[in-house]
Amino acid sequence: MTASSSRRDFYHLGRAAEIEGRAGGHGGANGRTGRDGLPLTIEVPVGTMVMEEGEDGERTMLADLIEPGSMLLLARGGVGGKGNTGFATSTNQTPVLAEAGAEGESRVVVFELRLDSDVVLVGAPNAGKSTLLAALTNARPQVADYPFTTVDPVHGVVDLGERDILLLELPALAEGASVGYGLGSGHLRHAERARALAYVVDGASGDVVEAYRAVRREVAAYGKGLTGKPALVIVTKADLPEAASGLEAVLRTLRRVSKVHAVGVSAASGAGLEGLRGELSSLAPPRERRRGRPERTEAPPVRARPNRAEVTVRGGVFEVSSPRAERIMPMVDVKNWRARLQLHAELGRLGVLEALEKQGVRAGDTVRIGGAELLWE
Ligand SMILES: Nc1nc2c(ncn2[C@@H]2O[C@H](COP(=O)(O)OP(=O)(O)OP(=O)(O)O)[C@@H](O)[C@H]2O)c(=O)[nH]1
Ligand SMILES: [Mg+2]
Repeated sequence: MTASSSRRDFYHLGRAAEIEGRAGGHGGANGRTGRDGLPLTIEVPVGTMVMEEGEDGERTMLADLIEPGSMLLLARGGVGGKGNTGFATSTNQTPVLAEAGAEGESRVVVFELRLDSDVVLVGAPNAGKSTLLAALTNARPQVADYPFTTVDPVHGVVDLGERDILLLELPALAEGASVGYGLGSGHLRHAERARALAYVVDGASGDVVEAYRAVRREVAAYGKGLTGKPALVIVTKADLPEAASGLEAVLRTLRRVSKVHAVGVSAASGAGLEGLRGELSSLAPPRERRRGRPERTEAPPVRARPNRAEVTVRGGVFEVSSPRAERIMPMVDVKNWRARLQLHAELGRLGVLEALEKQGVRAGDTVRIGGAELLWE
C-alpha cells in the first residue's frame, strides 16, 4: 500500500474491507517450484490511517500514512508450491506429488483519511469560505449562493514567497452538525491534523457574534482537543453595507468573546487580505520539514494455522485440517496408483493417518481434505 498525493477512492473510507495477499503458484513436475504470490499495490491518499479490525470489532492502528510515498506491507503473498523433487526421499526417488501455492495472508482493515493542513477553514454554510480560499490560494473551489456548495474538503496553498501555508476548507458546519444536521461534523476529523483553526463568519449575517458562537459550539461538541488549537476569527463580505457598518465594534466583541484575533476581510474587493496573510503566517509558523522521508512499515504477520493435522467427524465424513496436506491434495492425480501410494506415505509423515485412525476411520469411509474427497481404502 502506498500513500500518494493524487486523490483516489479505492475503498469506502472508514468501513472495513478484507485485504488478501495473492496466492502462490502451483508446483509442478520436473522439480518446478511455483512462483510466490505477486505483489499487489493499492494507492491511498496521503493522510490515510490503516487499522486492523479484530473479530471483536476492536481496532488497532497498523500505520498512519502521512508522508508521501510511505508504504505499508499489509498482507504477505503465499509462497509457491514445492515441485515434485521437493517430495523425494531416500526410498522414493521418482516423486509424482507436487504442492499447490499457499494462500496469501488475509486481514480485515479499516482505512480512515485525515487530511493534513496548516490551517482549516471552518464555518456555517455560505459564510464565504470557498471565495476566501480562491482569493488567498491557487485553489478554484466552486462558489455559489446556496448552502453546502462544498461537500468535500478542498486544499489551497497560500504562497508567502519564502514559505507556503496549506489551507483546507472543510464542508460547512450547520447548527446541530454534531447531532447530524446538514453534512454532520465528521469532516472535522481533518481538523485533527491541522495546526490551527480559522472560524469563517459571514459579516452580513445579522448577529455575527452569535454566528461565531454557533460554529464554535459544533467544534467544541466534536471534541478531540480542537478548541485547544491556536485559532483566528475571519469576518467576511466586508464590502457589503450590512457587514461594513459597525464592523470595528463587532471585531472588538469577537476578540473579547473568542479570546483570539479577529479580522474583517472582503474577498470581493480584496480589502484586509494582506493583513489576513500576515495573521495566517503567525498562526502557523514555519514547521521544520518533516516531509520527504517516506516510511516503510510492515503489519505483523497474520497468525498462521498450526501445521498440526486435526480430524473432525461431521455427518459420518472425516474432515482433515492440515495446511500442508490441503496444499498437496488438489495436485494429486488420484487415477495414478503411484501418486496414491506416495500420497499415503506423505499423509503418514504429516500425521494425518494417525489423526484419522484416532477418530476410528475404516475402509469405505469418506475422508475430506481441502476440497477433495477420498474413499478410504
Ligand atoms: N459581496 C461578497 N459576497 C461574497 C464574499 N465572499 C463570498 N460571497 C458570496 O457568498 C456566497 C457563498 O460563498 P461561498 O464562498 O460559496 O461560501 P462557502 O462558505 O464556501 O459555502 P459552502 O461551501 O456552501 O459552505 C456566494 O454567493 C459568494 O459570492 C465577499 O467577500 N463579498
Ligand atoms: Mg464552500
